[in-house]
Amino acid sequence: MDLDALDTLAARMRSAAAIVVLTGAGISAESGVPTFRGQDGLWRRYSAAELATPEAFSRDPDLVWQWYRWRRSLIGRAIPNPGHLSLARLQERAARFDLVTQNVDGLHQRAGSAAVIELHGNIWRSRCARGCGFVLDETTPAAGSELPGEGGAAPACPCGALLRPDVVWFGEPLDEGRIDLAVRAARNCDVFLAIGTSALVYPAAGLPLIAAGAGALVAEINVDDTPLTPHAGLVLRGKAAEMIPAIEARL
Ligand code: BV8
Ligand code: ZN
Repeated sequence: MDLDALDTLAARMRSAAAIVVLTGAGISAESGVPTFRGQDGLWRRYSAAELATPEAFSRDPDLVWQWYRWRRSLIGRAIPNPGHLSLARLQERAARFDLVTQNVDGLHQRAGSAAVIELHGNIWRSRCARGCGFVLDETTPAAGSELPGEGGAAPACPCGALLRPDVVWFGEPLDEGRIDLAVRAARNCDVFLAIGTSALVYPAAGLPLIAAGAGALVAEINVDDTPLTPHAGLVLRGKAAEMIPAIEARL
């Protein structure tokens, strides 16, 4: 663990008026939720083109639902790890602290984080595929209901159309409000932490670059190099569940 980098980052966070954190699948890895591109990556067994696109859904909605129900069953058994919990405590202490996530697993909220900006939606919500406005939120499965199995056909909306997971697929635009909030926060922060993201998926991956362009210190917490690494002012090589508490201990 690079103690100098930790001390430097903690010092800058202590004097920061505004902190932004962007998380990716890597922060949930230690909760047992597979990442998208790691060696155990979700995409390894399935290609993103196959499953996380509107074309895949219109071609085979049942297959897409099987994948999402499988992921819900994994996430339903996962618990927030020390990285999630430490971020929730940091939010309490900082003057201004915006948590932006690419994850759809809802673990930040379960760890106690508030006002989480979920750029890519949330796996526990479904919405009408035709756009009638119906939304089903299963964040807290009804007591006694067993976790969704992997089988079963795509669920139907009361209007008769299909329901789809309320997530953003490749080729789909992000919710204007959410991405605008995140861009505004990135433009106006002193410290930007990019945690557990491969920095490949846009527009999320553009946020740390916006922050750097606006003069913020960008720190990357990751077990590997990413395309962001050369642009980061500080690189903390290590696991999020260890690194974030180590930073918190220095604040
Ligand atoms: C859009 C929701 C336009 C669904 C997801 C070329 C250039 C630029 C852009 C594009 C391009 N070609 C295509 C595009 C657009 C595309 C894109 O960026 N593609 C990439 C692949 C090139 N983007 C889009 O399509 C976006 N929409 O651009 O719309 C538009 C505008 C108007 C009108 C129409 C269209 C939508 C993107 C959203 C896609 N949805 N998820 C679901 O989850 O099922 S993205 C998916 O990838 C997940 O959300 C995931 O979070 C996200 C990013 O991945 P990461 O979170 O970074 O996870 P990953 O596994 O990749 O990396 C994990 C990292 O953690 C690794 O670095 C690893 O080292 C590290 N790690 C592992 N363990 C740990 C750790 N770090 C710390 N501690 C550990 N223990
Ligand atoms: Zn409907």
